[in-house]
Amino acid sequence: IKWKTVKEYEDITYKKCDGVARIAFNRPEVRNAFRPKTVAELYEAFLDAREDTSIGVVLLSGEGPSPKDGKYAFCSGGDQNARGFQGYVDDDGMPRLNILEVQRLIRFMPKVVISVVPGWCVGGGHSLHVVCDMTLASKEHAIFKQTDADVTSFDGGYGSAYLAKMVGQKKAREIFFLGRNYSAQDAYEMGMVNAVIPHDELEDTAYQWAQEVLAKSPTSIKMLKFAFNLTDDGMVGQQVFAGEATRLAYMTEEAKEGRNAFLEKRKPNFKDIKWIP
Ligand code: 1HA
Repeated sequence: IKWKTVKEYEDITYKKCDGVARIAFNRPEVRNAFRPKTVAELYEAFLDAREDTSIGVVLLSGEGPSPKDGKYAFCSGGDQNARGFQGYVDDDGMPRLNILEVQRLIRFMPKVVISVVPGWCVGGGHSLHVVCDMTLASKEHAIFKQTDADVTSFDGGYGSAYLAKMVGQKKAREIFFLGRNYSAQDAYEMGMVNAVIPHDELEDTAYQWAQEVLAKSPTSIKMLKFAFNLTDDGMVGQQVFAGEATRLAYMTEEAKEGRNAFLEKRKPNFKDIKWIP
């Protein structure tokens, strides 16, 4: 894979190759915990990937291993050193919970986001994998764990309630109430991981999955993603799906007539348009 770096960041890496964007946490010495700077960079990269019309799939991963002890991580959630009284505090002193904005970007972007989990996937990092469209995990090193109830920083949105839709209520409650470690195989059996991949093949496999998605019709993939989201996202889910329906309607003859009639200050003539059942 001939990755090209899009932009140099401090806390993440951001590359592209042949329709695929790869964004990865790059703080392996703290198990890829995110501080506000990390999240701001993440948001910018995701926004770029969303706007780039050549990109159809985004891989989200974590660089590693840690230079300290050789362990791998996807992400260990919010950096507890940056956590202040009201949120995670940046140099500007503002307390933020802006990882939720990244969650929404992943959820609502009209492209497929795959989390590629090489190691620890914990707390707010676990929630990110939950919100991604698919998850691939390292057979040897991936460990899934929810520490939210240990550190009094709970994700009551997608991280928990949506997880329950994925693995069932009993399992989701076990994950959050006990905070145990789960292997890639455990996570696969629960239905929150799509495939367990030998560590050395993880990146190549993720790229291969991305290429398979890219061979599909972009409009179909987009409409399907929004359809899968719809029932769980309430009125916003309907808004996102309906927006794309409006876009498709824009592409019809009657839409042209409606717009032209307005611009030409006349009544629209829809008489020739068929009422197809
Ligand atoms: O839930 C939310 C949110 C909800 C709503 C809205 C916004 C939210 C934003 C964030 C979050 C959260 O993410 S809450 C959950 C925060 N994360 C955690 O509680 C996980 C903390 N870390 C661990 O439990 C463990 O480190 C680990 C299971 C990931 C790995 O264990 P391991 O392999 O034994 O390594 P460990 O020695 O613990 O960690 C290696 C180094 O990384 C340590 O530093 P060192 O002693 O070498 O100086 C450790 O302190 C550091 N580290 C790991 N995770 C974090 C961290 N430093 C800061 N923050 C971390 N999250």
